Amino acid sequence: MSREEEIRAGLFEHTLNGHAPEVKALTEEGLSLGMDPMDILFKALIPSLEEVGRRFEKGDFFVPEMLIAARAMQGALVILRPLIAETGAKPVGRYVIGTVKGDIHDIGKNLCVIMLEGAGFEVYDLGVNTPPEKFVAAVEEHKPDVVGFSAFLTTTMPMFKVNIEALTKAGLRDKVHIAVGGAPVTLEYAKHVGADSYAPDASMATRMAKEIVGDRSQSSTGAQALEQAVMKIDETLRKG
Ligand code: B1M
Repeated sequence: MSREEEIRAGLFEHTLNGHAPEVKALTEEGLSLGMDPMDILFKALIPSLEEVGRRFEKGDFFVPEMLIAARAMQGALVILRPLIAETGAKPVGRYVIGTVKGDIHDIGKNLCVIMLEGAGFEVYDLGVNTPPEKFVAAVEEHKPDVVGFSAFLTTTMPMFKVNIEALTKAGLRDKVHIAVGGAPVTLEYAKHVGADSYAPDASMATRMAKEIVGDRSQSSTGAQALEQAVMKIDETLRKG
């Protein structure tokens, strides 16, 4: 086994067991050896979290285990984030995003933020448990091209409709593109609640956002680098 393979395996195991210092150390070591941040993210950290979910479903893991695994992964994300987002391109558009009210999951939403920033968007991240009023205020203030709602629980998905109604009531519905996503969300559900688009993952959400703003970044060289980065993310995701 090469050192890179050992690092991937170690990251998987230590994330699964919530060993934050080891995850941080292995992430740093992987990067110092020239490993691709996307490789670390999609071939070690995300698969580990998927395994956490499987164990939770089977009843082998409980909420504390999920929480410490998530914290361990967040520690690695802090290191990877600037590397994924660093491109120096001018903003291609504005994007307001948040996890809906009642929902405190944020890893998937944070990945969307990282990739959107990496693609050149100015992102206003409203965090988790975001009430409809906060989305309305942010749309009023920042006038984004897109507002994105993340929901990770079947019980919080109905907040999409509540948020859309709040934007309609504030006279903002037709001024912004509404995107939705999150593990339990489907295209059918997105259509049903009246959203404009749905994306199954962060790279697709980014690609769609670029289409929405008309890819104003085409002319710059920074944009080409960004496009390659997003394509690479897509490729990595599709390979699993
Ligand atoms: Co929770 N949890 N959790 N959890 N948790 C899930 C989501 C669950 C599927 C686990 C399971 O049963 N297998 C289950 C939901 C079941 C359901 O509703 N169908 C669940 C449950 C039940 C719960 C609690 C209710 C448990 C309890 O208390 N009894 C509770 C709810 C708390 C609340 O929110 N009110 C809870 C709590 C937690 C923790 C706090 C412990 C922790 C969250 C920590 C954190 O996020 N900071 C946690 C975790 C870690 C998980 C799992 C294990 C991992 C989630 C994750 O980060 N996935 C999860 C099981 C799983 O998913 N395998 C689970 C990785 C992430 C990269 O994927 O989130 O899908 P994902 O994000 C993707 C896409 O969805 C997409 O892009 C992202 C990146 O590609 N995407 C968008 C996201 N937002 C988008 C927006 C877009 C477009 C695409 O456009 C705007």
